[in-house]
Parts: sequence; structure tokens; C-alpha cells
Amino acid sequence: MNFQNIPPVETNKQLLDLAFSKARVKGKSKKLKGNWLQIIRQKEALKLDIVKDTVVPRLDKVLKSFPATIDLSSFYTKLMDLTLDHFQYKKSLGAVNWAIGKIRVLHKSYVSKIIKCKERQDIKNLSKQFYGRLSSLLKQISVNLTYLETSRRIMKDYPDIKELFTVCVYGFPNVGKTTLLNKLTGTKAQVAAYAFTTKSVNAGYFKVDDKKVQVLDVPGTLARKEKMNVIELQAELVVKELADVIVYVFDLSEQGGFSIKQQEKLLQNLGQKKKVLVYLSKLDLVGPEVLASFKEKYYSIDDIKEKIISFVEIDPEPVVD
Ligand SMILES: Nc1nc2c(ncn2[C@@H]2O[C@H](COP(=O)(O)OP(=O)(O)O)[C@@H](O)[C@H]2O)c(=O)[nH]1
Ligand SMILES: [Mg+2]
Repeated sequence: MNFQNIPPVETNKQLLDLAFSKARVKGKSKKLKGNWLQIIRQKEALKLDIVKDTVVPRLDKVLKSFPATIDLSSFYTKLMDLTLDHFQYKKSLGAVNWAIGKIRVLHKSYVSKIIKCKERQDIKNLSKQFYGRLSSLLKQISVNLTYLETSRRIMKDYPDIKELFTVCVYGFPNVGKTTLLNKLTGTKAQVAAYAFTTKSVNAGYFKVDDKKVQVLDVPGTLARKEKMNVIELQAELVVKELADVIVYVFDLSEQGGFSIKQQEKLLQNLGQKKKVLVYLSKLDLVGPEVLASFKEKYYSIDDIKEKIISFVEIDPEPVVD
């Protein structure tokens, strides 16, 4: 699913303004034949057509460009639960669908009334009524249109995740996660000397024979369970739902601002459910005595990739390119 390319959602007012201005311009350009009554009927009916044909396809496009939740993987469904009001989202798409149906019916019934009309004033009144009803219908769904636009802006930042063998790079902010991602995959994700540079998930890829491996660098966590913000919750979700292997980045230099003790605790909290590899970052800043005191089994940049590859090779699942 490509969440980045959902087009912006117009407001009810924008839709209406556009429809009316098109009706004004295009309605004039067509040459009509017949007596004055026939001409005036055709002219008004044509305007109604233009208005409908401006609004309905635009609403249709809204419906088609937003994903229906049943089409999404469990990761994206959960991500939506985390970042949006999922109920409101579904309701809004339902409301747009409802409006499309209503507008079609309304248009049909007013055009057929206009065609039968014998008085100029009655024709004008019917058109006016149609515009009034259309306008209030769109007003009725204006909150839904606004909510969909809000959703679009949130979803635009969703990570583009593929169903591949997935390695999640995890750890405190500033420990060197993004640096590792770049080294493993050759991407150029932003590295910075301050916490929370990674606002969303960075992804990179490398190949092992014919298998493609996805490496996800998730925003650093502060491991404060009760006070997690959306970015951290999102990171946790990525790790829980998607990781085949977790690479825990451990900064023995403590230059990232987190002590060895804190980092050990976060590592223990990861539990036993997933395969966890410990990668030691910033070894150039660490003396041999600190390294010697580190009792866990760990990997450095020279051997971490090899270890990951050994997991990919025994992975039984078919890997899609
Ligand atoms: N000296 C040294 N600095 C590193 C190393 N890895 C990362 N850094 C620095 O640590 C800071 C944070 O790195 P970054 O990859 O953005 O950490 P993240 O927040 O965990 O993604 C940056 O200033 C990096 O240049 C390393 O191996 N050695
Ligand atoms: Mg980072």
C-alpha cells in the first residue's frame, strides 16, 4: 500500500465553488437549439450535469484513494488504530459513499423535473433548489472530508513496509542505529548528534542471493512504558509485528547519553520471543578494558551482517522480491 500518494481531500466549499464555476463557464459555451423554453430547460439541465460531473468523480476519487481497512495487513491496521480514530475514518469513508449515491439521485430527479417544466421561473427555482440541496448535503459530510484530509496527512508519514525478511534496528536514541542501517544497506538516512532524529521508520535493503532483506531503523525508545508517545508506540509496533530478527544497538561509549546499565535493562526488556543480536556501536570510542568487561554475546560491524545473513538463509518463508 502506498500511503504517500493519496491526493489531498477538498473541502465541501472547494468542491462546491469548483462545480459552480465550471457550470458557469461550460454552461455558456454550448450552442443549444430549439424554442426559448427548450433552450432554457437544456441550459439548466446542462448546468446540473456539469455540477454533478464535477462533484461525484472527485468524491469517488477520495473513496478509491483511501485504503479500506480490510485490505490492509495487520501491521497497518494496528498502526491506524494507534495514530488515527479508526472508527471515525471508516465512518467518513461511509459518509462519502452515501453522499455520492444521494447526489446521483438528486441530480436525476431534478433534471427530469426541469425537462417537464413549462415556466421559466419554475425552471430557475428548481435549479436553485438543487444547488441548495447539494450544498447542504456536502455540508453534512464536511466533517468527514476534513477528517479524511487529517488522516491523509498522518498516513503520508507511514513507513512503506514490504513483506520481506525483516531486521529491526532497535535501541535508545543516539546510540548509532541509523548509522548501522546506512552501513548495512548503503542508504543515506539522516544521522545526527541529537536524540529523535528518526521521526518515522527508515528502511534500507540488501540482497542475500535472490532474497531481499529489509532493514528497518525505528525511532529510539526511552523505554518509559506508561508515557510513550506515538512515535515510540509506532517503533514498538514495528518491532513486535514485523521483526524476524532484532538488532539491538548497544553504545558502550555511553556518548549517546544512556548508561550501560540503562541499555542493559532495555535489552532485557526485549524478552525471549524474538531473535535478538547485540551490536556494539562506537567501538572506536571505547577502551579495551570496557570492551573486555562486556559479558554479553555481541557483534561488531565486521560480523553483524554475516550473522544476519545466516538467519536469512535458514528462513523457511518464501521471500518476495
Ligand atoms: N565515533 C562514532 N560515532 C558514531 C558511531 N555511530 C554513530 N555515531 C554518532 O552518534 C550519533 C548518533 O548516531 P545515529 O546513527 O543518528 O543514532 P540513532 O539516534 O540511534 O539513529 C551521530 O553523531 C553519529 O555520527 C561510531 O561507530 N563511532
Ligand atoms: Mg536515528
